[in-house]
Amino acid sequence: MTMIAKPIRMQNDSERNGDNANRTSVITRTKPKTKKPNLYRVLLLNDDYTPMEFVIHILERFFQKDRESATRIMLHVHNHGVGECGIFTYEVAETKVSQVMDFARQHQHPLQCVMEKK
Ligand code: TYC
Repeated sequence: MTMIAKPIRMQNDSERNGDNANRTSVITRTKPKTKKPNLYRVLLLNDDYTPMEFVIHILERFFQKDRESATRIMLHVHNHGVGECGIFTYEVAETKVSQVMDFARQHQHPLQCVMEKK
């Protein structure tokens, strides 16, 4: 029987020419890639003029709080100067701030609502 030496791998043209082409491998991801979104706190600020009932209404209407937690958050802001209404992605937080500021302005209350990165 005639034995013929078999090369393990044929060199391609570019390798024979001495460059690095065609020597990389593509690996595929097995685990699904998940990215955590940046989160933002939406805060209400205290002032001396906005009625307590109006702030409670804001928390119910724009932040889906029941009467009890809306009252608790409003009193926290009243007593401490600032309080959290919720934590949202950037676009949702921005929308909430605009909704609150527009609604307060329509009713001529000086209520301030801001967002801050967590
Ligand atoms: N300090 C206000 C008052 O005594 C009530 C108030 C609470 C205002 C929370 C703003 O974000 C606020 N009428």
